Amino acid sequence: MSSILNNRPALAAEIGKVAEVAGYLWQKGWAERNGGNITINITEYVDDAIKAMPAISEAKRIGATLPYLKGCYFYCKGTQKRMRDLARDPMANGSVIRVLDDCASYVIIADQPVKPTSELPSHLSVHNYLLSKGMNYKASLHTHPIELVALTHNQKFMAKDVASNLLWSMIPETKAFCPRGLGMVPYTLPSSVELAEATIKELEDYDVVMWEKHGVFAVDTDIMAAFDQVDVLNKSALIYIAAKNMGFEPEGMSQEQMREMSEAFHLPK
Ligand code: 2HA
Ligand code: ZN
Repeated sequence: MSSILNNRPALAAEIGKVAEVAGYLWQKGWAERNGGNITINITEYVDDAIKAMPAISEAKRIGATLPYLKGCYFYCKGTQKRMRDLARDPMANGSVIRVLDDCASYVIIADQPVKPTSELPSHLSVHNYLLSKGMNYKASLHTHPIELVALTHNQKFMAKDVASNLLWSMIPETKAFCPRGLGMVPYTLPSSVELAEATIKELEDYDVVMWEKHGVFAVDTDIMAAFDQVDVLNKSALIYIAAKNMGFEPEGMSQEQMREMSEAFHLPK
């Protein structure tokens, strides 16, 4: 069957990573039903033949005007599609879109007219922000990691950097591989422009942001790296819970031990 991925090995490899991560999200229990979404900026893989591809949908409004996205292309998980299905067949459970010259609408160009994720305003606003900052981040991931979401049901952990410090202190790897920590966004209606704006504000300081009582939003250079940041944070939450289940409050690494780590690994803070 004809696919935009045919004879484009670099693009196919990127979409292959999305499928692999979608499988992990399902296996971890982070992607019930149609939960979660993924978008990838694939503009760097776009050749003249892709630029010439006709629209296979009407032009649709994004819900925001995003000047840095003019002429950009994204792979987007489809709305109502399941991660476990996307893992097997990414082009039947997602699609490639082109942002139009008005920077406020898009068309689907391949492979099938699969309508993009309900969180498209958040995802595209975030990509616009990343480009405006000149960042090399191409992937954004939203998922529902059980233990991290559970933490957000206690206001103690919603205070700035409380959860970050706790999770960093559970195992040295977490600070090494999620060096900017975990931002917190108070509960906001899913899919709303307000949620997108609050997320972008937190992304100034963090690569991974919690949406209170909902899920996590992570950005990185590619989807595997975004997944890894969420995975190390959730691993720390599991260690915290394991210690609590053994009947004690875990000690955690000391501030001094974490400072030593940051210096040894040249971490940003
Ligand atoms: O796409 O998780 O927040 C399903 C969701 C929306
Ligand atoms: Zn969600």
